[in-house]
Amino acid sequence: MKKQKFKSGFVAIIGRPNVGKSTLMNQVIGQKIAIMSDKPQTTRNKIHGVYTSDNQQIVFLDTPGIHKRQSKLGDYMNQTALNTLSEVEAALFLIDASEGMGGGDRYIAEQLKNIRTPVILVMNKIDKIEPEALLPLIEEYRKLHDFAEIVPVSAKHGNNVSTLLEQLGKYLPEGPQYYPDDQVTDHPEQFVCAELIREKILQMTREEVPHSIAVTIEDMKVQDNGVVYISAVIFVERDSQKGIIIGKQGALLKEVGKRARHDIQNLLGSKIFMDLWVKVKKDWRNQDRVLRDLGFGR
Ligand code: GDP
Ligand code: MG
Ligand code: K
Repeated sequence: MKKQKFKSGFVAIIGRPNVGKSTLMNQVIGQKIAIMSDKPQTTRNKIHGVYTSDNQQIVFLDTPGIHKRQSKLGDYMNQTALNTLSEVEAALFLIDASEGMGGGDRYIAEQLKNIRTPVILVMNKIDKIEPEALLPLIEEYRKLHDFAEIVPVSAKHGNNVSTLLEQLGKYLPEGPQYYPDDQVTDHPEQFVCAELIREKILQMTREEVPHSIAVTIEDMKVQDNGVVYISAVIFVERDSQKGIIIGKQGALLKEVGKRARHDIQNLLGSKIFMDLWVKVKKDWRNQDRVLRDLGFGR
């Protein structure tokens, strides 16, 4: 079957507390996401959820701290959030349509002033308002920012959420599938494995391979025989780097696999079987920073 070009990218979710960010993620991704939202907030960006369909994958990032705070840490967190916002493909700005505009919304809009990233205004909780109330509200919000799209939804009941995902697709570039189909949140052990593989490559290639490689774990599961199966992809920017990492008759990649397997076996305390693939992904560096924040690349 001929597939259309796959698109993927990162999307930040912003909005003051209780506007329905978690509810929206649950609606988009399903119940499984709950694991993620229970994690304590850190100053780092974290993955809120991963949505995968036949033709696109969207990695939703929670951006902590884009609200008023009076501390150094608050400033830092706001800066982190703003850095993220300028590097993602698009941002969803969620508001609570049943409450109307508040100071929190105005503050966020203020922060968006110097950012060129397309911002989609998501007017949530439309199930709680009269349809006539929507247009005046849209007009009011329009004055805050030049939104790329305005999409009214009910995250709780799922109304118009598919439209939102469609609209979002317009802002995603062609790109790889970063996560396997069934992965909806990040798993720390997968990141650690990816890091170990990356470390071995850097150890063995030195300056021949720039540090722009990234490793993603495509599959990780315990087989019936108790062996943990891991499939990992090493992304590089150029064909020449791919050659270096594979080495003569695959020798270097084999050694990377051997060393990484040793460490990962120690880490997991069980036998592992590992498949390593090398793929060229041009323009990798464009997303380098976002990925680094996620624990990929560097
Ligand atoms: P967050 O703080 O932005 O993550 O907000 P939550 O997702 O935790 O939602 C806050 C509250 O709003 C919860 O009680 C949700 O059930 C409720 N909520 C979220 N979306 C909707 C919606 O579309 N309609 C209605 N009626 N309630 C919603
Ligand atoms: Mg929440
Ligand atoms: K949250």
